[in-house]
Amino acid sequence: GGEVQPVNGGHGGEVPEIRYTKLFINGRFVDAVSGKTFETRDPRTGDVIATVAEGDKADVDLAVAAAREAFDHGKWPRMAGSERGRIMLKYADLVEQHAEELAVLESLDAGKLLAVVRVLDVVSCVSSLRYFAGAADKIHGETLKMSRQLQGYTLREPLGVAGLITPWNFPSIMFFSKVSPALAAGCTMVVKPAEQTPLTALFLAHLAKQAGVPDGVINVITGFGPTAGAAIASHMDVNMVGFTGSTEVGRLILEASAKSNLKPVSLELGGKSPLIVFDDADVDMAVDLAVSASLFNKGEACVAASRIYVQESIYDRFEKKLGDTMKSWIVGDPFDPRVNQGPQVDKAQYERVLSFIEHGKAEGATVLTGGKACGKGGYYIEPTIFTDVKDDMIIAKEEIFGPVVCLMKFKTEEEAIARANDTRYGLAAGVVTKNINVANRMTRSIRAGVVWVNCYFAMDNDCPFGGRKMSGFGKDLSMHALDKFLAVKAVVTPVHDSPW
Ligand code: TXE
Repeated sequence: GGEVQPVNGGHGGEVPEIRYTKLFINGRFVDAVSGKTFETRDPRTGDVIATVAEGDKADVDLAVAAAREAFDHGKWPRMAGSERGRIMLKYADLVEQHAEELAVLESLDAGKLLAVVRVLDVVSCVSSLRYFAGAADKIHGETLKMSRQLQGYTLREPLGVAGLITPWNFPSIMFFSKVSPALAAGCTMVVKPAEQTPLTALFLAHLAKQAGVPDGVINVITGFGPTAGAAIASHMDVNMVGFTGSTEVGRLILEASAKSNLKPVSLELGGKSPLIVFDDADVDMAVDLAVSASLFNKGEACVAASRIYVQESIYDRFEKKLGDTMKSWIVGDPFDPRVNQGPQVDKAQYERVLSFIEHGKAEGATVLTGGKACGKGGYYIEPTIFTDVKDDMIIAKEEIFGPVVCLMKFKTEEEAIARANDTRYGLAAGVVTKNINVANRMTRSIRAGVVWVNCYFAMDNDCPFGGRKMSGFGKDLSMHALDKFLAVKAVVTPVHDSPW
């Protein structure tokens, strides 16, 4: 592995025409008030792909005003849920019709494998819209018998203006993981995509308008976190914030809410997820699972299995097989269909991952494979597997968010549970075993938002997703995600002279 391969087959990886580079406010593409712009770069080379409007507080104010108006006086929250659903289905069809353009933009901006983006990211966007389109006319309350003198019911009403701040690892999936349920609920919104990957959100805003989503319902402010992002989080007229990103910034969002209008916040943050392989596992299957669980999307996944614990009697076989598998792993141009791993998203992430690798070496862990950058130019890193890792090493504790895995040995089930839970995070976990009793005890004992048994990355629209502990709170996907955008109102009337 480790060689950067030439482009071959499929899309050639050339930069397409970039059509949308301005802020999207009230249904129009506009320059930033300041006139400022920033560059988004191709992680294969570091070259500039496009210059994009740099929104900050002044632009967020305009976008929130547009969203406020669309909520307080516009059609979207007032139309029948079925009508919102119909527009969302049209939006889904448009995304599907523009799948290839979306996939190329996404791969280019984020360094993601085009072949995977085509079949996973774009497909998930379409299915997210369709899932929540189906939910839009099924938002029901409860009827309450209460006492003899009173009866009531509940209304589930859209919360208002949502602020949606998203990361760069799955830009389009993250866009819809927040936008789809917000639309279904009848909210209006201001989306701030990550500064590393602003292009697809703007393209998706254009498609929303074409589908008939009214002006002001979806606004997109491209720009940086401490300016545009912070202005959303602290805005007095934003009624909730949905955030995916680092634990550090999650804390800032919560603080901004506390210091402004106490808006509810949902936080999908970092992780240090364990994959635990018991000695009854099929070693070949477990190695394949470990590879995809840890290296999928170049390790830039919040649920990445970055701690792999293997039971001692199969450990040596597992380690050898994992090392061998890595020999055929190809790091290179994400537009090349033979490639397994593209470049890290930007220079800052690339340097951050390399510094974790240096920490691992300095702390005395052994490099089984990889351990350095590769390629000529661009942000490529060899898939790096560390052995001889101690639980208190930095590489075993901190989220690295790159192709770096800690491989560790365990003896007993109790030990595996204790070590799996010995982390500030609680996002995901995987267990590999054929023994249903082991699986059941493990799934009950692990403190995480999802536990995958004999699989990993198994996600779907109807499966709630989101962590606990310092991985945050609140769910994306499923009806739980819809609930975040709804307020429950109780309505009570007296009942006179009821005998019951
Ligand atoms: O994240 P940030 P960064 C983790 C991962 C990664 C690390 C740093 O470990 O290495 O975070 O990545 C916006 N107010 N994850 O620095 O800054 C920012 O503009 C409001 C895990 O890129 O959290 C972007 O839109 N918003 C993760 C978004 O927050 C602010 C995905 C995420 O960026 C802000 C990404 C502020 N003060 C990184 N500062 C996951 N859970 O999947 C930044 N932002």
